[in-house]
Amino acid sequence: MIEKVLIANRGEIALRIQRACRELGIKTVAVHSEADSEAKYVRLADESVCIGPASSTLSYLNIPAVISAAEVTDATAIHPGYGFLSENADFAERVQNSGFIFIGPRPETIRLMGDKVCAKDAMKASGVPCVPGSDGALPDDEDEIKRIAKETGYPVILKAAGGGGGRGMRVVHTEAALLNAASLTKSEAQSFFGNPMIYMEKFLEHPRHVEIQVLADEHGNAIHLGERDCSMQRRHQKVLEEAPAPGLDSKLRDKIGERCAEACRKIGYRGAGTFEFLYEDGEFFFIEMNTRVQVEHPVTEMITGVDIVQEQLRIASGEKLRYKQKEIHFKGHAIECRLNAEDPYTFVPSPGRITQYHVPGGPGIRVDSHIYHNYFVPPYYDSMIGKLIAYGDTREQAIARMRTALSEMVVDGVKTNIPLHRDLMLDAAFLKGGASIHYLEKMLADKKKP
Ligand code: MV4
Repeated sequence: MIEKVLIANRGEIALRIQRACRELGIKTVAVHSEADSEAKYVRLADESVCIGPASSTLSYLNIPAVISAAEVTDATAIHPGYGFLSENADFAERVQNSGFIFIGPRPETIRLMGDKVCAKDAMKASGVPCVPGSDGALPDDEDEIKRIAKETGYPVILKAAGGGGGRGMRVVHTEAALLNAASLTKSEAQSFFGNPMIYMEKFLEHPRHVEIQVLADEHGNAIHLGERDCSMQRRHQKVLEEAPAPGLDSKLRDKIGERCAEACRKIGYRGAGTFEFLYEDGEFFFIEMNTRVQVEHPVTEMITGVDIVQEQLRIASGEKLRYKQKEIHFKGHAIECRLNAEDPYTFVPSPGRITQYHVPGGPGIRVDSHIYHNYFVPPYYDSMIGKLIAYGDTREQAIARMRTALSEMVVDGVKTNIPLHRDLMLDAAFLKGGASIHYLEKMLADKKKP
């Protein structure tokens, strides 16, 4: 087993990774910015290194500073968490070339998945169903572009190969608007991502965002841990996630999950990963793959009993997967509410000192958070201050527990989105289950009207 892990992240995920390491007897090194010197995970780590000023560009994104910290503390491996350097192929490569284990896929795999055209090609070739559209990148020839759009059927969506997560996309409804949209999307792609390549897909009008969690080892074994429904989102920021996806047929889950696991074997995937799909009218369409541990991993942990971060550490140590697919059973239902320090209605971030903090508890409640009474939420980073997770035998029980937990929870001194989550737990469409990716934004817009 790896001896010492440097955690190249902050906040709740830094604490989550540290707890996994501790349980496995692995020593930990926290790296932090000047703004995070007082953080709980810094105090709790075996060692800590300040890697720069508050600005993440100069600290959590500073590759030489992170690698130097690994060198001076004699770490064995580096866990990147999510965000920051987690999907930076050059970072993964430099970690390896400096003699450390990168806790994640091979750099080539990260690079492949970073180019959405290449990722789709690889998945199509591995038998994963994709959204119909251009076969690879969109050509320059105007008649060809028109032909592909006609064949795909309007509306279509143009996406940047270097984009992802909702950046650099444009929906086109008519041929009259097509060529202008293509040229705009292309020049934006060049200026945002340094890569002018774009591709076309059929635009799905009311899909759900359903993603499949996978684990793969270096020995050619891969399994899936089922799906998460992440459709409750605003401006591409997930607000609430759940597992399993309401109403999803278990045979379809097994089938799509096995396709993902098989794709992992074919491309030599290593570590934890997520296949993002749009799910519409009972069909899955692959859109992107994430090569990191995700914010919402706990809902999968709750319904499978698998500790995904510990598995990442085991896989990075070269161990074989400890589970066969038939040993993975899905039991109960889990919901995660992302807790943000922000105005619950305007979504404006609300940094500041936490003057009161009371956490809920009881059966099936899990709180993944690094905050504490008197903690100062810094203004420099993402506004997520933790995650509240509720598990139950049924979706109804998970919701009832989440409602109780939200009623007990107190975070004062900063504004939080707890009131929004309380509203959601009473919302008819949420209670029914299966709302599309557009539901939350519509609900918020309707609320604003008198
Ligand atoms: C789409 C789509 C509809 N049709 N692709 C946005 C984020 C990026 N990962 C892909 N996205 C979308 N791709 C086709 N062919 C709608 C979206 C989309 C979306 C997807 C997932 C979660 C939230 C979303 C919000 C708006 C649009």
